Amino acid sequence: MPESYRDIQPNKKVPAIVDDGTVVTERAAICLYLTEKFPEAGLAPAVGDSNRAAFLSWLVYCDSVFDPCVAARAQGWEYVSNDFSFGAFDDMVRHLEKTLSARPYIAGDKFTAADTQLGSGIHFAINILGVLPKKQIFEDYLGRLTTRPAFQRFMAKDAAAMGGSA
Ligand SMILES: N[C@@H](CCC(=O)N[C@@H](CS)C(=O)NCC(=O)O)C(=O)O
Repeated sequence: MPESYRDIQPNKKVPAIVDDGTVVTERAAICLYLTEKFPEAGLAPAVGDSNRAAFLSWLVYCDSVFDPCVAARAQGWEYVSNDFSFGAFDDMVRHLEKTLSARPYIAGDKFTAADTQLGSGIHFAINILGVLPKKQIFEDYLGRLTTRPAFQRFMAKDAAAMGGSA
């Protein structure tokens, strides 16, 4: 990634989008930006919908709690929950399990943009980092996400972009 990319993303992280000259960074902000720009896609409960609070909470939780808990565990850090805003790994796993045992998607009965963030995070934490337990409840959740036609279309586009085939 060239140094000049810092003008778009100061920490040289992906993703970042430029929409009509407007830069948007941070995964949660990009999700919100896109759900607001394309409301017809139906990827976020509307303002006033009873699932809106869960959607917002989980969208932010992915980056502010799930991700740092997983990274700390992958690095083998020992720490006290009170010392860090993201708290304890085991509390995070319990929260995930409790929520996913109550509903098919993280913010309710419908797939939302929060599932794109949590799903990719759970997949990475289980299958790449090996720090999240391979529990059936997580496998079932990933199964619901990866069998969606939109996910299949994304994978085909990704493979084509990488020069392979679907
Ligand atoms: N706070 C950023 C973090 C994004 C992030 O962790 N990006 C990773 C890939 S998922 C990355 O760019 N890694 C490459 C690197 O750090 O050099 C966000 O939420 O968008």
